[in-house]
Amino acid sequence: MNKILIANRGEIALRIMKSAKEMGISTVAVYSEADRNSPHVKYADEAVLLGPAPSSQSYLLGDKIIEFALKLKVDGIHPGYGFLSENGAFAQAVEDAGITFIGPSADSMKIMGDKLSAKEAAKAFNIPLVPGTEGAVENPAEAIDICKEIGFPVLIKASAGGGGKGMRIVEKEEELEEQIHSAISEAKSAFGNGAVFIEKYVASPRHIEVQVLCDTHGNMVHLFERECSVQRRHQKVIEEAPSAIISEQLRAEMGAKAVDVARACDYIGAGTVEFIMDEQHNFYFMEMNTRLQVEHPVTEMITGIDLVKEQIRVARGEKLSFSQDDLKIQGHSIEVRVYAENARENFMPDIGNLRVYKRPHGVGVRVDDGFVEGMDIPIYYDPMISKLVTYGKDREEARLRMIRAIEDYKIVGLSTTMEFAKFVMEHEAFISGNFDTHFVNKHFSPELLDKTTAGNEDIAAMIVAHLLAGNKENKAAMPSEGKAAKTSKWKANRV
Ligand code: MV4
Repeated sequence: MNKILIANRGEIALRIMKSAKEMGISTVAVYSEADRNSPHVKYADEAVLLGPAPSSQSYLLGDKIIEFALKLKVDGIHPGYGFLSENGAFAQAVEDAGITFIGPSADSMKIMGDKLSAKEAAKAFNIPLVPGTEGAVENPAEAIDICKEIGFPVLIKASAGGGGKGMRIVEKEEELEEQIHSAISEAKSAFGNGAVFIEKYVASPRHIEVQVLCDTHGNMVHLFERECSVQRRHQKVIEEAPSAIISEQLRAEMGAKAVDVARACDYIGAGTVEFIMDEQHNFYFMEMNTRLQVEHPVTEMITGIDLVKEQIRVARGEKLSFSQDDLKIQGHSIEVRVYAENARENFMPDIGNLRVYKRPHGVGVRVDDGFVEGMDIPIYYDPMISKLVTYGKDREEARLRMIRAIEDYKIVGLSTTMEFAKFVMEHEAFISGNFDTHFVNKHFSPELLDKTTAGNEDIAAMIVAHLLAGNKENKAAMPSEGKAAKTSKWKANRV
């Protein structure tokens, strides 16, 4: 493999190119009109314009991307996350064009892309599943007996949904029939597939996911877990590895089950098996993400493995160079997703210009980003500015380092979720590890930010320094300036 095309943008495109470069592989970037000046375009050896800013006219144009790849004699295509990364038809079209898709087969994606077929595949391998209906629920009468048996509340889920889309909680029997009907019709219109199923509702789950890696020779390993319980509306905000609450024994059990899920769909490459865990530490398989995930860096930090390089090696047909026994957790890593959002205003997206953008540095600090100072954050894509990752010998060192890194990170021109992240880092529930997926609703309100915020003097000083340094712009932006430009046009891209 001498040349790969990265069918993505921003931080993940750059992340992939860096590993390719270290492997002596040349890179082709694709970009939209909104991303002409983006670092991922400059960093690549070659770059091709796909079209106008909207993803539907650029990053989602699979055929056009394959056309360019053929013209430029590309050997492999890496899809990153989001966009075409879990599109089985795209993966197949890439392979049909004689190009290697750096990811799993279209068949694996198809099995795991549908929650019911994923559960069915997992069941054959004795993976723990939340008690519920088997197969799609068509008539409410048959569902009612099962729901009485498992007990209310129950959760109706759309098979074609995922990441929380198309879910509804049903508290009592009387509401079941109506809710099933409306869930089916909603699933039909939202996903073009009306298949729904029912599970017992796990009231206070933790989100634990296991990284797996599989080669084409039948070797399958897990790279331990990540915990992503701090989320808001199914958008992850903070991730860490390992989980603060998992014992060695439980880790080995979950890892083995995750590998079995991979086996159940003949998985190849890097993938993530998502579980929820209840208060008694029972864990249940939820879904498998058949791509490299946003939060993969925390796994890289604690294992020393470069996951992108491993993906490329597997795609080249090489054997994994390590076995399960070679893998050890070393230290602890935390990732904060820095979004251009205003936590004081219900996390409204906040567009604007990165007037001041100074990254933190130092031991145990990693920043994966795709912007530089002076750039606008485009409205067309995910509002994530960067991923701030810290590493420490233990959780406490990683946590204190994160607080330091957040304080050292200077972003002026738009609101970010960093002060919210600092609030989480300093919260007793996070420190003690006693939290679940309801963390934000349970513990956060905007008023609480003012107690922990260091003060605006720092920011004012930054602006003055910036102006003195020769910035011709005479309207220095306070962090709240972007408020005027807030928009609802962001395309949600939850990954
Ligand atoms: C659940 C659940 C409670 N009980 N299933 C949401 C996303 C999808 N991957 C699974 N999800 C859930 N499934 C049962 N039977 C609660 C959630 C859930 C959740 C899971 C992980 C992380 C954050 C979450 C936020 C709300 C609900």
